[in-house]
Amino acid sequence: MSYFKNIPAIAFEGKGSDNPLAFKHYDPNQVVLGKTMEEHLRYAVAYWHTFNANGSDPFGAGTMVRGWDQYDGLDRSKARVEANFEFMEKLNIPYYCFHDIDIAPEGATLQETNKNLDVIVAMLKDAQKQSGKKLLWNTVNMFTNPRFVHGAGTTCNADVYAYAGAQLKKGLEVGKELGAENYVFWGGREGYETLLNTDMGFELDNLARLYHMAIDYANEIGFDAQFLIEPKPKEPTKHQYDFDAATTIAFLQKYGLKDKFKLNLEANHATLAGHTFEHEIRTAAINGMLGSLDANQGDLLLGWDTDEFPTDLYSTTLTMYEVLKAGGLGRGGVNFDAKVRRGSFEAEDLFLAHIAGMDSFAWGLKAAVKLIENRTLDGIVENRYRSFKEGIGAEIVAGKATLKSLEQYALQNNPIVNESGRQERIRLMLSEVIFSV
Ligand code: XUL
Ligand code: CO
Repeated sequence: MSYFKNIPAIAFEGKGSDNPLAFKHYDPNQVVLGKTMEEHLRYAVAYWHTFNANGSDPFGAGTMVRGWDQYDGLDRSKARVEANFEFMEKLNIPYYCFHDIDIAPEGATLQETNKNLDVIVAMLKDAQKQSGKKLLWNTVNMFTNPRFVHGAGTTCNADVYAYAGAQLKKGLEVGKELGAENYVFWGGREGYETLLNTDMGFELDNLARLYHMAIDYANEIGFDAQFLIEPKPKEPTKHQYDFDAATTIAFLQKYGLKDKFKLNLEANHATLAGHTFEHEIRTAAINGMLGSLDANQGDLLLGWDTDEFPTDLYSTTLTMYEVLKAGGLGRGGVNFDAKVRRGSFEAEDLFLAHIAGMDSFAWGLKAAVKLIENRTLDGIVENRYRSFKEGIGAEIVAGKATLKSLEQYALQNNPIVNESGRQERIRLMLSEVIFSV
């Protein structure tokens, strides 16, 4: 059964094309900096936004017109599997990502839920084998069901904690069964609203305990996926524990978890934390913690996670610049954790939105390559720090300076001369590069 009958396979037609159902920049086979675009970008479809979201918001019902909605329950889940593989095939996207409850309905009991999962996982495994498509990462949803009202790994209720552990165990088994390259932990309700009723230190200790159990169980069953934590500063709770990259790294370090984890960074989460995406990526990279990306963008006029498809070329360029400078995404990828707007309710919009995201990231990749090949930013940065290459600067870097030697130097060095950072000129140079590729 086809769910996108009127949509052809999306091909690369290049910059001159005016066909909306074609790529203008994403040419999967084009080699840049020694790898194909497909290898650099490792695109993934987010199951939940593409096959589950119905467009409802707090003010109105769903608007999305979706072929699989003619079915219910497990039948609808099966239809979504078919739709997912048709979608990936037509867009030439190699990976997908899901939460457990995206792929199969929750039953009345844990046993029933696991049985439903087994049916769909078998179907996914088959479809992966036939299509060559792969699972970039899976995760478990421990935030939607009302049992998680006070959190999962950070709940005040040990019975809920135990349920979360059982759900996580199954998630790791599912990941192994489907050969997931990564396993993601996004702390949905791992955070708090008020310290008046919260033991923050205890909750964080418990969260770390759950992660250690996950590592042990993954080792036990031979599931070798890269574990990823996805930081987010707020929403749903006021104080999410994994606020941003730096906070998450400090947590992992404190609890002896740093070697097993990397970060899955999301653009809109960075914005909510008051950071740029590139800041978060750089923070991860300089700590050896860059894992994978959730690609989207927020709306700077709104203070919540709008999960829009990424079309801001300055951001995609600087994102890919950071990724290339960090040596690539390794086992990670670019997962479109993005949803079509409520008014973009036709099935065709799912294609147009992914094309927009894929072309914007490919465009950003090409611009980033040019920035690297021309050493545009490298040259600027190197020149800016050149005072550390000789004299007192070189002594500081070599670890030879003391406060006394710095004082001796400063006493005779008068006046101090600073230079302009030239931000405005650099921004214009960046624009010129983006629009030249
Ligand atoms: C929530 C979010 C999640 C994670 C996976 O903001 O980004 O969808 O990516 O749980
Ligand atoms: Co995400």
